[in-house]
Amino acid sequence: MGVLSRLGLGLAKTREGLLGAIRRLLPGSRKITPELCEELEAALLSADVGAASVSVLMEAVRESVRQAGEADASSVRAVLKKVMTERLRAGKQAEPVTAVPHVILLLGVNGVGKTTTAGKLAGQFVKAGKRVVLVAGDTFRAAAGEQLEIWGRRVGADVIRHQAGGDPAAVAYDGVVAALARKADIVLVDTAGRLHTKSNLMEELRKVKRTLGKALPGAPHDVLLVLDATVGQNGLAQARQFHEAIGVTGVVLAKLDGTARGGIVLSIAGDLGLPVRYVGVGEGVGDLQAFDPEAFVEALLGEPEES
Ligand SMILES: Nc1nc2c(ncn2[C@@H]2O[C@H](COP(=O)(O)OP(=O)(O)OP(=O)(O)O)[C@@H](O)[C@H]2O)c(=O)[nH]1
Ligand SMILES: [Mg+2]
Repeated sequence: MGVLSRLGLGLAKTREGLLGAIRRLLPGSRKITPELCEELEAALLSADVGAASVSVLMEAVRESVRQAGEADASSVRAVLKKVMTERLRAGKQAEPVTAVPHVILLLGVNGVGKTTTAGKLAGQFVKAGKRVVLVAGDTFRAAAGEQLEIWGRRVGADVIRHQAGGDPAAVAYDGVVAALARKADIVLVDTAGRLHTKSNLMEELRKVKRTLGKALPGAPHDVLLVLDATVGQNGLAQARQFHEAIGVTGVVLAKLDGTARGGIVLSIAGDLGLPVRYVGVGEGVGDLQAFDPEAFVEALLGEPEES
C-alpha cells in the first residue's frame, strides 16, 4: 500500500496540511528566509504539534539551513522526520508485563472513544488467540453496558456487567474474579467519563483501580488514557489531570482520522512524556493500531507517491 497505509489514510488530513505547507513554502531549492520559517512554524502549530515541540523542530530546521546555506522541501522534511521520530521515541515506554490475566483499565472523559477502544482491543487480542473478558465499568448509562455487549458478541469476548447505576468498583472486582475463573488472558475494564452524582470522577476511578488490585495483586497492569484527537490541546490538559490523579501508563489517541491536527501525538509524547500506545483511525475493529513512531512519521511526512 506504500506510504498511504491505513494509518496514512487516517492521517490524510494532517498530512495534507503539513506537506502542503512545506510544499508551498519551499518550492524547489531556495534559501529559507525568516518569513518562511515563521510560516512553517504556524503550520506546525495549527497541526497541534505543541509549542515546546515546535520550538525544538524549528531550531533543528534553522540549524540545518545554517549549515547547508539553503533549504529545499525534501531536506526540511528530512530534518522534521528525524527530530519528530526522536521526540516520539522519548515518551517513556512502560515495562512489558507478563501477568496473566493482564488487566487494562481504560479512562477518559465522556465521548472520547473508551468503549470503542475496549471493543477494538478485545477484537485484536481475540484474533491473536487470547481469551478476553470485557468489563462494563461504565454504570452511568444503561446503554453503555449494552454497547459493550455488542462489541463482545461481535469479536468473541466475554462481557461482565452489573445493573446500570451499580458500583463500578464492584463490577471491576467481579470482572477480575470471572477472568481468573475462566483463565482469561486479558481483562479490559471500560469506565464512565462522568457520574450521576456530584461525586468526584477521579475519586471513583481511583477506587476502581484500588479494587482491581485487591482482586488481583499488581492489577491494573496498564492504565490507558483515551484522548480524542479532535479536541486538540484540551486533551493535554485532560491528560495531565488524569495522570496526576490516577497514574497513567499510556495514551490511546482516538479519532485521528477526524482531524487535521494529528500533531497532537507529538505534544503527548514530547511535552507530556507519556507514551502513545495506540491510535484510532476509524470506527471499525481494524481501525486501531499499535503506535510506531517511525511508521507514524513516515505516514505523516513521507515522500508523496508519484501519481
Ligand atoms: N472516526 C472515528 N470514530 C471513533 C473512533 N473511536 C471512537 N469513535 C466514535 O466516537 C464515538 C464515541 O465513542 P465511544 O467509544 O462510545 O466513547 P466513550 O468514551 O466510551 O463515551 P462515553 O461512554 O459516553 O464516555 C462513537 O461514535 C465511536 O464510533 C476513531 O478512532 N475514529
Ligand atoms: Mg463508553
